[in-house]
Amino acid sequence: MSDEVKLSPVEGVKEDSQFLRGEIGAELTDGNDHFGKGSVQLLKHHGTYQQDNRDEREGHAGGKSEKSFIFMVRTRIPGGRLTSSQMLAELDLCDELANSTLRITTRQGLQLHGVLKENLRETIRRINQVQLSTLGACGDVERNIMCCPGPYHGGMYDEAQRLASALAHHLAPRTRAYHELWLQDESTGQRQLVGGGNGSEEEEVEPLYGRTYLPRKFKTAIGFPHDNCVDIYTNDLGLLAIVEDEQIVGYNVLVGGGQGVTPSAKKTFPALAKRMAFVRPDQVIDVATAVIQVQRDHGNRADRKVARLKYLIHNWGLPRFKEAVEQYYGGPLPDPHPDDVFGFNDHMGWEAQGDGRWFYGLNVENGRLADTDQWQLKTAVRRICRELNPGIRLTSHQSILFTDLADSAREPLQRILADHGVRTSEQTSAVRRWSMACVAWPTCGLAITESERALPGIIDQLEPELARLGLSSEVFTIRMTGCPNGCARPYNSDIGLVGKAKEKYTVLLGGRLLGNRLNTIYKDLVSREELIPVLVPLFAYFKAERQPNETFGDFCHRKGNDDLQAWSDRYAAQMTP
Ligand code: SRM
Ligand code: SF4
Repeated sequence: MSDEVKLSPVEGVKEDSQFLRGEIGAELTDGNDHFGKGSVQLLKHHGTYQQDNRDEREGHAGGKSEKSFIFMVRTRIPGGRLTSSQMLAELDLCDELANSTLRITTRQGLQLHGVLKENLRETIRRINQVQLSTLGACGDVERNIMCCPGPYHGGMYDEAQRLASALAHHLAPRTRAYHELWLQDESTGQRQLVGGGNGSEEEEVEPLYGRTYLPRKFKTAIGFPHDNCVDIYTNDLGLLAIVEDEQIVGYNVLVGGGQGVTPSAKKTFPALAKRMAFVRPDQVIDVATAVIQVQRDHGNRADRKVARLKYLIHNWGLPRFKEAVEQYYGGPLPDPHPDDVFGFNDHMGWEAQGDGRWFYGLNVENGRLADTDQWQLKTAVRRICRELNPGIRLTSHQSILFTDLADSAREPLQRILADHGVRTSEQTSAVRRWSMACVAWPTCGLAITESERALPGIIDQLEPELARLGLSSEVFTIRMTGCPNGCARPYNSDIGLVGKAKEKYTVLLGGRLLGNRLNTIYKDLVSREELIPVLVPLFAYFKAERQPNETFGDFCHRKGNDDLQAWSDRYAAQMTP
């Protein structure tokens, strides 16, 4: 980019930060309950966000609106794979230093909410003590690398997971700042055994990122054509494994997916990734690196609203982008293999792994592990980890797999769930199982509407309506977000409910579970109370006129919004006495 372009202020913060240090060290011990603006930007790269509990903003002394600062701490977990002891450590942390809940994210990570500044170092240190890391969980770097969590015995699943780990390692920031700030013993200066980052004394360099890291966040996922559970088309970089005779023979490289939109800025849009090339397994890390290098050097550093890779590809066109990747990589790349996504498995319920052991996929509503009046999900997960010591895999649908279980462990696991009143995957309706909501209120500073706290009630209302229409077993995705940023990936779902204005949602229709089609706006500014009346006529129409095996999203896509609206109007007229 030319020198005259005014860079975004965040670029200056990164440039002056000496590899993500800035004033964080000094501010950590300044006695305040919050950090200054520059540090807030830098802290994201360390995996933490400064927030406040928005429920509690009002009503402070003198009626003044005031913030009590708290921190979200995100652990990045490549492929969502961790051990029972790591899970237990996170559960302990949520009870001891956070708000007593733990959240599985839409990218197979874990989040703590409500950590106080004075406990931030202890929290991050303890996460690292169990060989996990928060470095690069947020910020302008490669984010948590998603990978199909299926724990099936056999080469291809393990190979995909190995690639996720290798890529995560290769693309992790190298700055020593993370160790200095969070992990170094202050009195002795001794380094600790840790899960991520560079603890070495060698000269500090960021060979991939340089001083200013990337223009924006960058997301990668590894999936399979028969199982696109990672929603590959929504990522900046998708690596779709091409499988022959159960062996991965290479990857289709998909580039430029992304969901975030700012409705008032017409230059922003959600985009599906584009199929760019086919690469052999031995090329994949170098080609992924080349894609990131092109974005690093040519992505927009002036305007963060259009800084994601999707905008560079939109501006350049795919052929020019591919040429640039080939130059950085150092050789031509063949066109993509014809294979594409055709299946989706959320891995819920009991399944044999193929090695004599079993896994159980437990649907976790909106990813929140908590004990409530209704059930003690957090306690149940804790007991399963302690008593049965399974492997753990988190899914990109905010759920959890307990893996590597002997046949004899199946009954005890079911008993633990029952003892704590946990709704099993088998007891969960299809509509709930396939729904997701982002965090939104009260912790997300960008939330316009409720999401995680609103969706369960909406599903409660939808369940009997679907049962009445005989549609209870239909599989379709409902994804809700509290703002248009798209954290629960609403723009390629069958039904997207996106917070747009105070207590008002945009309803989008016509995406699909496979994730390779964007939906379109059906109705804007729909209040929470109107959502069910807006959706029910559409299900009635679907029931009446669907084609054999047609899904709800495909039906809406085929009919188009005008036709759907006309039907709804007629339906409403008929219902009016
Ligand atoms: Fe997200 C920002 C939560 C997945 C697009 N996201 C945020 C922040 C950090 C709000 C902020 O910037 O102040 C949210 C913190 C809320 C809280 O209180 O915890 C937040 N995003 C989440 C999580 C926890 C949602 C969830 O319910 O699980 C997900 C964490 C994933 C992880 O472990 O890394 C999460 N965010 C996503 C996804 C889905 C995905 O990646 O598959 C997207 C859409 C895909 C994409 O990136 O295009 C997403 N988040 C955004 C955006 C819009 C980015 C854009 O290009 O416009 C923002 C806002 C921003 O970056 O400016 C954002
Ligand atoms: Fe917050 Fe919006 Fe993301 Fe929901 S979609 S977590 S409201 S940024």
